Amino acid sequence: MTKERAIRKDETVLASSLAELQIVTSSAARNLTLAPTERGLLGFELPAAVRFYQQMMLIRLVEERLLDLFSQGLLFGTTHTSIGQEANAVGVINALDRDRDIVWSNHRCHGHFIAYSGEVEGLIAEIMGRVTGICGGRGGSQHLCFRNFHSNGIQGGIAPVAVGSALARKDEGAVAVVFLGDGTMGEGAVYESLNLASVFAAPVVFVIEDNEIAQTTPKHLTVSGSIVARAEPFGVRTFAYDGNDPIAIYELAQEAVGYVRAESRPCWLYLRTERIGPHSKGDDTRPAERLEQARARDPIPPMRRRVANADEIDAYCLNVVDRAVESAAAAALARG
Ligand SMILES: Cc1ncc(C[n+]2csc(CCOP(=O)(O)OP(=O)(O)O)c2C)c(N)n1
Repeated sequence: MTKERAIRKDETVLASSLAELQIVTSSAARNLTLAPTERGLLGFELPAAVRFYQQMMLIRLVEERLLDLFSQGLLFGTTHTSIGQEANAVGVINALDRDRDIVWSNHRCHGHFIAYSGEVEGLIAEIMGRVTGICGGRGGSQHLCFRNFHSNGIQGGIAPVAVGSALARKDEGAVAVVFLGDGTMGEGAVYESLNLASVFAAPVVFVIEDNEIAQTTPKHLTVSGSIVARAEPFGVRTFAYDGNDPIAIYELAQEAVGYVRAESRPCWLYLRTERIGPHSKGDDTRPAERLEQARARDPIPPMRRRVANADEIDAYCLNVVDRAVESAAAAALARG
């Protein structure tokens, strides 16, 4: 197994100390154009572990609330939550330069979006079909467009767009990131994108969130061979991680993004993860035993144990979500 293809496990990555990480992240002058409220919501002033916990809790609480709103008939369209996968969103997005880099997300985009923007109120209003939503209530859950963040519900369809955007913005030192699931490995556009990204030297990070299921179809029924090894024949370097620690994911994503930016080459960032919630609403057909395995890898409890003021953060996040729902409910519905 080559160095690039080795899958990292928690034991190896956690060797770097949290203290070191805090110094690195707090000195990085990122996110300068974000508004003060967003800076507060995303906790940029906080040490890395606390910041990541706060962002993960925001994602978790927003998505739990969305499922609740859906069951009350208060959402427009569908909604795919990333409950259980929050560490990926937080680890990867925090490794980016939010002002410069471009994010292309998929149907399961809320977590990526919140970690990018902190726009909890705008997201909830969007999914409730309100004019105050980030796309005026017309994009809905899967089609978000905000600054350099875009999502699209067509599996794999956004990968060629990510490659094109990376080429277009390459001279500015921008990196494009595209999120794909294991169930999207059957889409031809993914391989065409990998091929051209390699041939044209496009700075794209292909992030694969492998939760071993596509809607109700387990991975082994539709995906052949190794997802980790898939990019190698295209001459694309691979970074891989199997675990639920956002700090480990952040460190690996920093390495991957650093490589892509410095070398102006694509990379394949494989993350083995777990979907704890349903595919979209109440549609989870997995056996109880498999769900139990997924819950055992929930990234939030271990982070909770590492953060001294977790109760305080939970209360803050809950308040943010409550206020966002109230304000969305008070806004007018989008027309047309
Ligand atoms: C081209 C296309 N085919 C089918 C769908 C319907 N669909 C939406 S999500 C999904 C499963 C995606 O699985 P995966 O890529 O593993 O991502 P996950 O849902 O697990 O995050 C399917 C089949 C779609 N959106 N686009």
